[in-house]
Amino acid sequence: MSKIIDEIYESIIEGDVAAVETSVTAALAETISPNEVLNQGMIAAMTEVGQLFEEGDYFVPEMLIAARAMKAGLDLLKPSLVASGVEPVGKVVLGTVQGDLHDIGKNLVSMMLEGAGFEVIDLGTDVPPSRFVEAIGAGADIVGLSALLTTTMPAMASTIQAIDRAGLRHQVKIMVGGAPVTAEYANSIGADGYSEDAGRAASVAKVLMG
Ligand code: B1M
Repeated sequence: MSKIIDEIYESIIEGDVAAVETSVTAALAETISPNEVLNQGMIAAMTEVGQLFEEGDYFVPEMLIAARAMKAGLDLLKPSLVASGVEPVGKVVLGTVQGDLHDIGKNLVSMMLEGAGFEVIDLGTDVPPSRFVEAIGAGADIVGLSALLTTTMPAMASTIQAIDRAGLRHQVKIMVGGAPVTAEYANSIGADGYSEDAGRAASVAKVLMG
């Protein structure tokens, strides 16, 4: 790995926004390919952050800080990525289900997915099934549903049913998560994937993409 890619990698893991911005700008000025900056520097760093979180070495604040640094770097990199035609790994439509206003975990999942190279269409919170259906109609590989309340978990099931009724179920994989959600519940409502945290959500999404 080149020194500058190394710096990007380290500064994301440390959550140092200014250092990420400096090193991404320097990498682009040195004509290092945006693809290399993204994959060897940024995505590799967020994969490491996800592992540190899964192993209990990082907690939510560290992950949020790293994700913020990743986002700052991504903002600088995006124009070059678009210009060089780097394709996202897949497109995820993500939202917190109807009736639920919690979005901290969902935002973290969004950042980890972006960190893993996915394009994320974030529909926000309190998203009705019809809005998910509409967004899938515009193109998606994966739908991510988040719920933090036991009372809004059934909205995950009704969203999946609405996607089914709209004839779109075969087009997308559906993953669910949120503090009260379990793998058993995910299975019982016909979801394709479940993740208990944001770090694993990115790995599950990659598996769902095949
Ligand atoms: Co609310 N709230 N809240 N709340 N709130 C909880 C969830 C609660 C457990 C608190 C408690 O009673 N101990 C409880 C739910 C009880 C239950 O249903 N069993 C509760 C309640 C009751 C309520 C209200 C009803 C309170 C009231 O008004 N009487 C109300 C409901 C409003 C509504 O949604 N309609 C309410 C409101 C709020 C605030 C608005 C004040 C605020 C939300 C602010 C916001 O999100 N912008 C809030 C907060 C902050 C919490 C707690 C304290 C923290 C939630 C959080 O952000 N956790 C929470 C108690 C707690 O969890 N300790 C609580 C940190 C976050 C990183 O974790 O969201 O679990 P989490 O996300 C994780 C994983 O779950 C997973 O990855 C994330 C990162 O690792 N994950 C996914 C999440 N989504 C995923 C999707 C995936 C995959 C993984 O794939 C798609």
